[in-house]
Amino acid sequence: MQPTDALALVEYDDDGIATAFRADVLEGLAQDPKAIPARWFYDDAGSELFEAITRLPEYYLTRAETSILSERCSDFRRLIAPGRAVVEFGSGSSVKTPLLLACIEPAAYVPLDISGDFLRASAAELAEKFPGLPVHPVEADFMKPVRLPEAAAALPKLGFFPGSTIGNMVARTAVDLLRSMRLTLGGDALLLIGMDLVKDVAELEAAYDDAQGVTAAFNLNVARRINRELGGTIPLDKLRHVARWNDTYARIEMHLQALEPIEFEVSGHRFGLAQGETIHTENSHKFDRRSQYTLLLAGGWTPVERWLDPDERYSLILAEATRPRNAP
Ligand code: AVJ
Repeated sequence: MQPTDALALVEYDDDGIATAFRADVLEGLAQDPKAIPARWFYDDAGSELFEAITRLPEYYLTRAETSILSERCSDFRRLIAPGRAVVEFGSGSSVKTPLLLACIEPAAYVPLDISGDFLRASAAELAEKFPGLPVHPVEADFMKPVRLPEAAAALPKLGFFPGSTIGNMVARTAVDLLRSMRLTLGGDALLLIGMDLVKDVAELEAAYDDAQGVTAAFNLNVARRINRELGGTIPLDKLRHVARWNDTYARIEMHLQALEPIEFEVSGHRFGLAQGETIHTENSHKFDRRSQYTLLLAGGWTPVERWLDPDERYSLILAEATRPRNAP
């Protein structure tokens, strides 16, 4: 696809990201049903809206995970020996990451993120909180194996992947990521991963369609971003936010649904939505113990311990890289 004039007016930190965004959007809108990968939610406005989501009364995930991290420190200390390099997949949360690091006496901290600016800012903040802990941020797409800085490569690793972000992936992609993580982290690694649980449908749908409309704004923001960065003409006022439980796949789906027939352009390409047609913008898979273990085992990780929050809405799992052995 060739860049258009409208696009040339936009300044990007990273040309590669702009190109990948355009390719994903044009490809996704040409599909039937239409879909845009959820990772494009997180521009500056989208990241701020997600922060606001984590404080909503309906969005229990962040509070539940934080409560496990703060309550289970003695378990983590027992199961995770000091001296590991903690490799975090994603830039790191200013609340969750310190809870873990304060607990386990790590020898280094390596945050991985595709967005360099956000990564460096949160790494600097973390380094200030833990003077003496070597921090080595790496700007990389963690969906593929990542070569770690030498100082960290020599240490045994603990991968940290909180937030149930694994739930944004369909099983095939989630397994690819878990296998990549195993290559990144090594055969003696541990992985601490957050996964949200299947529960009452009304509770799940409320978590993704809050009364204040913050999640709706978060969903619509991806269309606003397309208009701004890709010369789009999507009529935002003709789209509505939809969050619905898909019981077959055990996931909350977010869609943008056309209130009436609409036509628009993106990067000089024309698209249309019939009335009621949707653009699928996110999957958020929910798990039970068996589906979690199946996914982890398929990705090369053997579960060691599993914790729930007091309301049993969310789980954190510690797994170890599966050792190659014969099995029946
Ligand atoms: C950051 C991917 C875990 O799926 O719950 C929140 C993103 N989407 N509300 C999730 C999200 C709508 C969130 N994750």
